[in-house]
Amino acid sequence: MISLSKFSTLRIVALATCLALLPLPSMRADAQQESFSAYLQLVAAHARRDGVSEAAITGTLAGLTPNQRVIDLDNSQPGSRGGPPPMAPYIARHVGSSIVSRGRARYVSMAAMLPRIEQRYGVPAPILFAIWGHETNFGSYTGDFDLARSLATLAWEGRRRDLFEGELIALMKMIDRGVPRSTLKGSWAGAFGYPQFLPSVYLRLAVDGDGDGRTDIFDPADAIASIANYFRDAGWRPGQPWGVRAAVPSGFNVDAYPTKLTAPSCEKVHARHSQWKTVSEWRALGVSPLAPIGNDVLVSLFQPDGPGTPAYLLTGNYRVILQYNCSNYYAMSVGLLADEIAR
Ligand SMILES: [Ca+2]
Repeated sequence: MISLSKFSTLRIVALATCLALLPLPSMRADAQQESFSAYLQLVAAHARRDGVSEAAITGTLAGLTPNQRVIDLDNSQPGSRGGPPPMAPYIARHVGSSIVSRGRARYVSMAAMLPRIEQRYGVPAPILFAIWGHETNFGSYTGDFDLARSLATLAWEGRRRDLFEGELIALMKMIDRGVPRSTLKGSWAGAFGYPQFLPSVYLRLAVDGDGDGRTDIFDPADAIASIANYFRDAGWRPGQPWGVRAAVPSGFNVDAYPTKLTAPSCEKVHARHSQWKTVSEWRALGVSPLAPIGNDVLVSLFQPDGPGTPAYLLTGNYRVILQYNCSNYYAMSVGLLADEIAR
């Protein structure tokens, strides 16, 4: 018995070794496809439970295969090792003269509709154009990944299954609302259109800006109105800037005023800003805003590159930009680009 058992074990080991040595791409691909197809069955059941039509389920999922490129891109996202890189080079790259002039040209070409948008949503148009410019260079690159395939791959891969499965089902609901499946292309991570909304954001906040009866965020008017709706929903306060450049006395130590709050999400981004004080309180400490801002507005001080470099007083509206994309580099360059477009 013992020898037989040993023999069996050896055979199994030998067989496993052979299998490991053999290049069997087709077998692996088959196994992968089987696991993927089984997962899509589960997604279909969840979509059905959520009231998605059979036509939209089939139209979204039929024939899908996992996209290895999406998995590779997801795995190659930079971690947060080391300290934050300097801000100034990022700003120089992202708020250069060519994007500013394109932004101004777009702004001028759509000037007729902008007062209505600003009035309705309470968000200054230059901020909307800065988002559009940053997300897709005013629509010149929106991504050509099939959104259903990207979202299904990311959900199947499993690291953030709840998030991406929810977005995949939201995509099916867009199809049920009449958005053609063939137009649903975007970034590898599932964002699409000029504002790079995820499907759930489209369902919740995209609006028909030009009143033609379709909500198409590959259309400038609809995209601008939809970004404005996003910002209003996220709590943009009309009449306040996102922030202003500030002069600080020489030798002033921003680090002496660390924040007392712990942000509920993306804590590291918020932890780089000082505690909140009114503009008057900062003035009393020798900090002077270099653009108009009310004395009673609550602001935090941010000097991203340290003593002797540009400093900014940031309002709650800066936090609204962070809700769109939680990165100080992103939010600072959106704010500064908006200022340049408005100039
Ligand atoms: Ca429209």
